[in-house]
Amino acid sequence: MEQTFIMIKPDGVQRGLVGEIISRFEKKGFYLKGLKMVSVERSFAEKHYADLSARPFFAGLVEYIISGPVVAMVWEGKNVVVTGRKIIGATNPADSAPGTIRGDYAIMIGRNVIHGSDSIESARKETALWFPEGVSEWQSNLHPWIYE
Ligand code: DAT
Ligand code: MG
Repeated sequence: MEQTFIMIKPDGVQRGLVGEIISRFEKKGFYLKGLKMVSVERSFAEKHYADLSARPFFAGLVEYIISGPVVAMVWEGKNVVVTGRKIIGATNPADSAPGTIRGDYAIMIGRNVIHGSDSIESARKETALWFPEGVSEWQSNLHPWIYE
């Protein structure tokens, strides 16, 4: 089944939003397949955001991501990449609908609490980068209660 890479950024950790964020994905019915808290090096953050390296905000973005520990996760489920992005909300919290994570918990684009892969391909790349050891293969016994 489809998987996505989700990362709670340093502001989300500092602000005590880890449980709330995990809860939203969990209650939706997605399965948690990987989870760890890590403080990443500058070169690692630059690699994660390599596609944005030419953008004027890149240096600030990297500083932000390395400013404290983050919570890296892999979530699994039908359409989890697109649905995960909907749960997260628009990149700029000013445009994120209430009810989304960024809509409910963020104000500034540079402190937008959470990352989610934007495609199946980037989910694969990001999961390989953040979880080179692999993720868990457990299967939920709730499956028939969530999927018909
Ligand atoms: P998203 O995180 O929604 O996938 P993105 O991949 O375009 O958005 O950008 C990655 C992060 O970079 C984003 O979460 C916040 C920051 N960012 C994006 N555009 C920005 C901008 N115009 N000014 C400042 N920071 C920006
Ligand atoms: Mg992105």
